[in-house]
Amino acid sequence: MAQQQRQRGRIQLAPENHISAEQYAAARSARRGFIRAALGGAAAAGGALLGGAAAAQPAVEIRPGASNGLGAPVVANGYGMPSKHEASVIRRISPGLTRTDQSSVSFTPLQSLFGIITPSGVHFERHHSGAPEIDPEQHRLMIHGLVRRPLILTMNDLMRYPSVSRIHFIECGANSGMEWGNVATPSVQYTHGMLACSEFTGVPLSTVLDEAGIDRAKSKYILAEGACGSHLTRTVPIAMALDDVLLVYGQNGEMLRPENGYPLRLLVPGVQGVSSVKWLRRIEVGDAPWNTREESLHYIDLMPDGTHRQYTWVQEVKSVITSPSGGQKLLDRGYYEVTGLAWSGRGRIRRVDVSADGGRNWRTARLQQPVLPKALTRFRIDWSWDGSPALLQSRAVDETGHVQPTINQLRAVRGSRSIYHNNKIHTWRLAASGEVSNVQLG
Ligand SMILES: Nc1nc2c(c(=O)[nH]1)N[C@H]1C(S)=C(S)[C@@H](COP(=O)(O)O)O[C@H]1N2
Ligand SMILES: [Mo]
Repeated sequence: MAQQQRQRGRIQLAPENHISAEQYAAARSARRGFIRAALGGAAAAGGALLGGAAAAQPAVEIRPGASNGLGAPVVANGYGMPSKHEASVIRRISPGLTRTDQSSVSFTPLQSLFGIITPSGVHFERHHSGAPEIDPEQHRLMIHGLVRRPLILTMNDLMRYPSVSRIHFIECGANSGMEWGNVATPSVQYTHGMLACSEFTGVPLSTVLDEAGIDRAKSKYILAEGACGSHLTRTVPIAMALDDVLLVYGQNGEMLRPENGYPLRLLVPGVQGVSSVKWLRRIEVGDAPWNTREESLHYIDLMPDGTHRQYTWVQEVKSVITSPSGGQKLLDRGYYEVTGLAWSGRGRIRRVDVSADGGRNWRTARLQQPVLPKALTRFRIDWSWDGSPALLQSRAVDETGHVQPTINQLRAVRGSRSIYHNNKIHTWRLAASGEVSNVQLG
């Protein structure tokens, strides 16, 4: 019976997942469509999925996709790639947000991912001037300013320090930025895809600052600078710098990908992505914020009274349902696992509630363990769709008690002219046709 309930309804991918219906059907039949095949029309008609017919002709006997011949040879001396049937699981760019090929962003396909780790090949990319090609042998990190011993470190020097590995999200401050203006971007890839979560490996910045002899009494901020053409620079408060900030060279068990900062990036956990400076080449210790271009012209929020809010580091508590999500179509009534991601720049996720009626009634979702601080948390909840229209929402609470706001609560404080830091409760509208679209509810 339990197994019967868990047989999921079918979801058709969003149209921009450029894969034909035939390809999709073939990919599915290789996985769990075989039960349907075993039962013929009974399952399609919405009948019992694992009833007597299955017992009479066990699906396992059919051995779908089994081969008696030789398969593909081992990937000899090569880097493994995903199955060709997964060709729709790719980063995508949004023409509206791309100024040039280099000053651009590509979004993570959140609708297609499981668990909490983002595979490195689909980790979103945000570059201000393209990804530089850097030879790790040539790369140097300079540490200077309010330190007794300025340092110039090679990658070999850095990799000799005691290392740590931690799982953290990176979210661009502009993630969900279109939602301020009520622009209904079609899919979760575009509404929330400037978000990724990896296991990062590197050296605590505090280790290297101590080695440089940081003046702890006078130091208030650090400035981090990247080796890309934009020389991106960001100010980080010293309390953060000495707490959990990392000098990162590893991502998901291997060296950083070029587009994510190879061979060295800063990681400022829980803070808007721009502070996690890629291709890191310089850290200066100082006693005042620098007010660089990326913190005075950009990454500021226009408030209702006309002033600009500056230095908004923390990414506040947020969540989104990734399945079902915008652009998809539910093909069956019955059981669905509603699942999504929650995160907070302030620490751990305490609870995620899910509503199917636009926020009138809420049920608490299961959280995938372990729930880690400043990391994505996967939530899941069982749901049965009766075929009527629904408004699907998730609302996260973090361990500090912060609750994800509605868009109206957010607008009451922030107005509607911001770009950054939109952590509102997101709504997916499910029509009786099974089509899922992006709507804004107050
Ligand atoms: N040197 C440098 N660092 C950078 C950027 C950049 O353009 N140059 N982009 C920043 C922005 S705005 C974000 S959101 C994150 C994105 O990290 P990712 O490309 O690894 O996803 O990197 C940040 N670090
Ligand atoms: Mo960003």
